[in-house]
Amino acid sequence: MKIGIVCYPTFGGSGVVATELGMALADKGHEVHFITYNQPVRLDFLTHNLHFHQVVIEEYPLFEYQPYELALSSKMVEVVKEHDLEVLHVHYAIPHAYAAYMAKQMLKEKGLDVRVVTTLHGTDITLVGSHPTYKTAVEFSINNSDVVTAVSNNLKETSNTLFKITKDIKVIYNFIDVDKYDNAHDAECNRIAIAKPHERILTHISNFRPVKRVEDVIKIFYEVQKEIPSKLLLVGEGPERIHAENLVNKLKISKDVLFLGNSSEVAKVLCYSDVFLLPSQTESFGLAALEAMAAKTPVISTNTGGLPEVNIHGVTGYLSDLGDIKDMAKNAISILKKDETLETFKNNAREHAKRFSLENILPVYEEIYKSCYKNK
Ligand code: GMT
Repeated sequence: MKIGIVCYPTFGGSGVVATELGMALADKGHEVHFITYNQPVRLDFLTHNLHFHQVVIEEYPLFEYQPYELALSSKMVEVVKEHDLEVLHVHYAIPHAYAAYMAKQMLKEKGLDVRVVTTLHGTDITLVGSHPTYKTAVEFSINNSDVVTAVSNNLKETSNTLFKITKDIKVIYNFIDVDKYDNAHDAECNRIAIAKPHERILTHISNFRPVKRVEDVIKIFYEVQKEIPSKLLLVGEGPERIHAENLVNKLKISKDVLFLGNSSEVAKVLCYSDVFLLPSQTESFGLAALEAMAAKTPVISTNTGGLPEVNIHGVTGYLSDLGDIKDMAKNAISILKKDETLETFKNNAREHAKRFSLENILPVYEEIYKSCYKNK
C-alpha cells in the first residue's frame, strides 16, 4: 500500500513508534512517505520505497505564531496527490489529526479520497488535548478520523472519559523490534567503561519533562546507592535536566551519576543496565520501559496510566504509587541485591517484551489500513 506517516520527528515516544512503524512497513514492501518538519531522528536510511517530505514553515513577521497546521495540511495534499497515497497515518492528535482532516477535505474537492488513521499516544489526550484551549478541535478531529487507535487500554478509557468520542477506539499496543536488543550483555557491551565490576547500573531515559519526575529518579537512586554500590545513567534532554543536576550536586552523588544527553543508540545504553527507573506522573504506555525490558532490564515504575499493562508487578519489575520514593527504592534494592534474583527479573523482562514484538503488532496496522481502504 501507499502510506503517509505524520509524526513529531523527535526523540519522543510517538515519533519513535511512528518511525519504527514506517521503516518496518517499507521493509515489508509498502511505499511509505514521512511528512514531517525534520527527518525523524530514528529514520536512519531512505530507500526507493521509504521517502521523507519536509514541511517547511515560511517565517513571516506578522505572525507571532507561525501557522504550522496550514503548511502541514498543504504538504499532505501535495504528497497524497503526487504519490497516490491511500492512507494518512497521523501519530499524536495535536495538530496532526486536525491537519489531516483539512487535507482530506481539500482532496475531496479535487475528487480524491484518502483515509485518515489517527493514533493517540498519551499527552495529546491526558495533558495537552483535554485542555479547554484545544479540546473542541481535538475531539472534532478524533471523531472525524476514519480509524482511531490508542496505545493502551488505559489511554482508550481515558480518551472516552475526557472527550465525547463517537468512534470505537482500537487498542494497538506499542511494539518493539526485539532483535535490535539482542546485543544486550554480549561482548560488545563494555560495562566496565561505566561501572566497577561489583557495581550495579540503574538507568532512566526520557525527554526530561515535568511528567517524567526526574527528581524522583535521583531520589530513588540516592536511597539505592546507600545500600548497593551503583551508578545512574540519565539519557535525554529537557527542561528538568537543570533541576536534576542541581539535586545530584546537593546530594553529593555527582561521581555516580552520568548525564548522557540525547541518544539514538538506546539499545547500546540499555545493554549496561540492571534496572530501569520510570517514576512518571502518568504514562499512557511507557515505550522506554518496553525498550528496557527488551534489553533484559527490569523496570521500577509508578502504577499510573498504562504502565501496569506493560510492567508486570513482581515479574518484570515493580509498580508503586506516584511519589512513593521509599517503595521504589526498596523494590529496586530487592531486585539488585542478589545475582540470582536479578537474573530472574532480567529473563522475565525479556520474555514479556516479546509479547509486544514487531511481528505481532505490524500485521494489525496493515489490517487496519487494508480495511479502511476496502471501505472506500
Ligand atoms: O513520553 C513523552 O512525553 C512523549 C510522548 C510522545 O507522544 O511522544 O510519549 C507518549 O507516547 C509514547 C508512545 O506511544 C508512550 O509510550 C508514552 O507513555 C506517552 N507519554 C505519556 O503518556 C506521558
